[in-house]
Amino acid sequence: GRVIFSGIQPTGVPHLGNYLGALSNWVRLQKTAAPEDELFFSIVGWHALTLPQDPDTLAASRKDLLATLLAIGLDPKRSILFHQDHNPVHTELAWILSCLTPIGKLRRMTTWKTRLAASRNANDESEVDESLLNAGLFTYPVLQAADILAYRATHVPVGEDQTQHLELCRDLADIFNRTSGRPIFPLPSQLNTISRRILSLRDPTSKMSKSSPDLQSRILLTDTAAQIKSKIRSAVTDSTPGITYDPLARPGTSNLLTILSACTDEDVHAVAGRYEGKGHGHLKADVAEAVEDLLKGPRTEFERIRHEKTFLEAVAKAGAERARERSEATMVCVRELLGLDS
Ligand code: AQP
Repeated sequence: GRVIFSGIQPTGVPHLGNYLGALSNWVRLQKTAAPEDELFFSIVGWHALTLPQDPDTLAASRKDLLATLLAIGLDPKRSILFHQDHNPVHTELAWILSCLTPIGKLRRMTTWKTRLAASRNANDESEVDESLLNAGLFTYPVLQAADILAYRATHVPVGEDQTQHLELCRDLADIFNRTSGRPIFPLPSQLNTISRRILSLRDPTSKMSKSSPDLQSRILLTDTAAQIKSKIRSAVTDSTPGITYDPLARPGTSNLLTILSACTDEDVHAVAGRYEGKGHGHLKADVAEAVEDLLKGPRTEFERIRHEKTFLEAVAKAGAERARERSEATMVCVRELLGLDS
């Protein structure tokens, strides 16, 4: 059977991009997986620490995210749902892997290069100053590799933005296998799920993101029908008459079409065809309705589950126990191969 692993950071209420790009795939996988497949879905709190977090907000986000995962239909009996920070094996294995990771490989990560570019010296564009960036941002992909390898995962459903990190994970698995002389880690492959990049409603040149300060730029899974309507109505589009799907020339309009086609599970070009002679107002009204139809169920379920404190704690505890048990089997081998077992 396959071992499937994926994670999400508790950096805030998930948005429509997280849902359409990642979480809905997890639910679909759970429905379509073979009985012998194992599924791990983790709330990766340690990853969230790479950026400053307010402790109370982080604590609340971790809990709400677990409630969200349950609300969208993940079943804790079928899938192992757990907090990464409840299983110390992730950091233990991350340390071991970091000792096998060439620094040059980490410097080539696009995510790191983007962080560096963002921290460019304001007075001198050519001067890239990494001295103020924390080491966690740099070694983040190693922790991600540990998340995956701790369970000897074979398949990782993540978006294209994660391809490079997964390649690093495979490299590290391969280095470990070769240096220890025992192929204990399978080389995990990217599970091709429906990959959609949902863009910011305010700036359609960047992706919809949890950390954007502009609250109008994203639709939260917890937004009410009125909030959804108002955010879609104020979405940035363009002044070209009519509706066409052209992501390069018309990113805002195309983003709305992407959202609509994702909600109704149709081909985006087919959807675009229906709106050819219509205006943005018409499209926006239909998008708002489709998003509301999609999110109504999860939202109602979230509002119910989030108050079931005992149940949520029991789910987190059981998930952590199963995750620890499964990863401990890996670590017994790893420690032995390294001479760390007695
Ligand atoms: N806009 C998006 N469109 C499609 N998929 C997206 N994902 C994130 N944004 C979009 C996917 O959601 C999964 C979980 O993401 P994450 O929690 O690891 O956070 P992230 O990728 O860094 O993006 P966020 O959610 O906007 O958070 P911040 O702002 O904190 O960085 C991933 O599979 C991701 O591809």
